[in-house]
Amino acid sequence: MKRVWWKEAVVYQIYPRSFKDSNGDGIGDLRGIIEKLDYIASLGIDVVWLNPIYSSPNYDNGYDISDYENIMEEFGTLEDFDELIRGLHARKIRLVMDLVVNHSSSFHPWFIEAKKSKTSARRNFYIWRQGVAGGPPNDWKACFTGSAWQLDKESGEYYLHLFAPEQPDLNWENPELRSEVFAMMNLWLDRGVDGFRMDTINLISKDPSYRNLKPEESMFSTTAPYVYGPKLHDYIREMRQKTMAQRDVMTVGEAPGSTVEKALDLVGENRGELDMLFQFELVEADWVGDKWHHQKLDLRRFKKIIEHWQQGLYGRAWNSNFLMNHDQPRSVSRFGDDRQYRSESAKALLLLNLSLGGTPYLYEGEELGMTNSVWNSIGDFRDLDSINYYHEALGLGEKEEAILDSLRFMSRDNARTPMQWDASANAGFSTGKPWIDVNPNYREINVKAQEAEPESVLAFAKAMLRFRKTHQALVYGQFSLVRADDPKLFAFTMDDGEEKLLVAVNMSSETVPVPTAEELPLSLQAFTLKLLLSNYPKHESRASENLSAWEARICSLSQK
Ligand code: TEU
Ligand code: CA
Repeated sequence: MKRVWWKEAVVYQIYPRSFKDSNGDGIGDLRGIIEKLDYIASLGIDVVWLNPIYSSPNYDNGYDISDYENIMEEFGTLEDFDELIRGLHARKIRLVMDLVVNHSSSFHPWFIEAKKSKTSARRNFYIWRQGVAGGPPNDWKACFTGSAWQLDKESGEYYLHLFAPEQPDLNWENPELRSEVFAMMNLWLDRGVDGFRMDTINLISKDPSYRNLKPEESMFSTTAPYVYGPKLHDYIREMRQKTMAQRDVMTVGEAPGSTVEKALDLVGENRGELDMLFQFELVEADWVGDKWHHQKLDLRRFKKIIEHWQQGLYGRAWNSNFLMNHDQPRSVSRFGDDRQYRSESAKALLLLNLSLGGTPYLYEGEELGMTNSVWNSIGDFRDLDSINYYHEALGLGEKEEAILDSLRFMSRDNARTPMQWDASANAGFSTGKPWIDVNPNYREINVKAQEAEPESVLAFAKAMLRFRKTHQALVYGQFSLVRADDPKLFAFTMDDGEEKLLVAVNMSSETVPVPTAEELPLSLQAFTLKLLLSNYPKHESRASENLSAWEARICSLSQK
């Protein structure tokens, strides 16, 4: 397997709006990130991925870009950006930018021009269609509620927006649009960025039939007519050739509706397209129908999905692993126990995510075991996805308390509450009023407290990051699930031919028997276990003892 830096890297995701506010306006900014460079470096991560920092009217917090070449005013200036990238590079940390080119903002000059008339120069930068029978061109739904088509009264045509109406989809069929996008990417690459995380990149090619969804299809079904559309691979190859081909950068595509088979087409080692992708199977495993309705995770299903991806891409493509991001609830509240065993389960999840083959992604605050927040009323939420859902569900007659409960668990705002730096006002995030309330538990859960505490989640996260650096079997090893049908234990071996490791994570608050030799893959049964790392106080005999609540261990397997 080819060894490259981005395979061995750990990525730390920063949501700039919520990381650190440097000037007291309540909004995180680039100078805030600069203030925290030493903290970021102290974690031992290799790459920072920044959520969008480009000019934006912020209907969707920067995912609606009105100027791809400038920095959002609230976040700072291009000079701040240059200073940030210098500061990261000086600490041997690379910077990955978000690339949002499935859609722009409706306030982008392209769209303003496009709307002027049917013959305007930029008209074909977007996707326009005639309505059908007094309604939209087809039945496609927008991600943030309603139809994916918006009528433009002036021209009588509809434009496509798979997300909010303020996020019109760009027309990739148009070579002029493509060359503008590639020029913009080159501008940032020339400025020193080390790669891109590409927003919903597998949606950029739309099936020219513009057919309705089939009854069995939902918005992000693998077969939906804009998911892995017919020209996707042509566009990505062209993009690579015209921007990244001669540069040492990394790319990760966000790709809803991915299956292992589809992923191999986009990130297969010999495809010349992207390096890796984010798949959604895992973070949708606890959904019931849609994201707003969930059930407690069935660990067997969760393990099956991970096994499928670990084995499906092994030796053929590269995995990327995450348990949360800015669109997901806090991982410890969702997959762990954010009450009695918050600290143990946060560590267990870190150990798990950092033990899988592929590139791990950590989201700001995950290294502290930050939790979902407290939400009293709809007025507390900021995210358009949450607010739109609330109104839609109310309109459909759902009870308000039930809707709020859905939001409390699943709202994207859970990930977006400010980073908890210390126990002072606003968690040390801002001297002003934060754009979104801080989680009230910041007095107990914060960086300062955890830096002083040797057994903290933060201390464990750093130890685990160091461990991964010195145990490459976790990066390049082959994954084999152990005791697949256990509903509480997540155990697997990682074997790169030289080093053999057993990872065992008790994903429950009950005691679980440790895997026995007979349960290991045949080739490993004659080996002895030695405990290398654990989220419980470590002592020799522990390798063969039962696992306590949320106990997680990594053991080496060595010849007797
Ligand atoms: O997300 C796209 C996506 O497919 C989902 O994560 C979806 O937005 C979310 O679950 C809604 O419930 C990307 C970005 O990560 C997200 O923040 C943006 O809002 C979206 O694209 C539009 O740019
Ligand atoms: Ca600010």
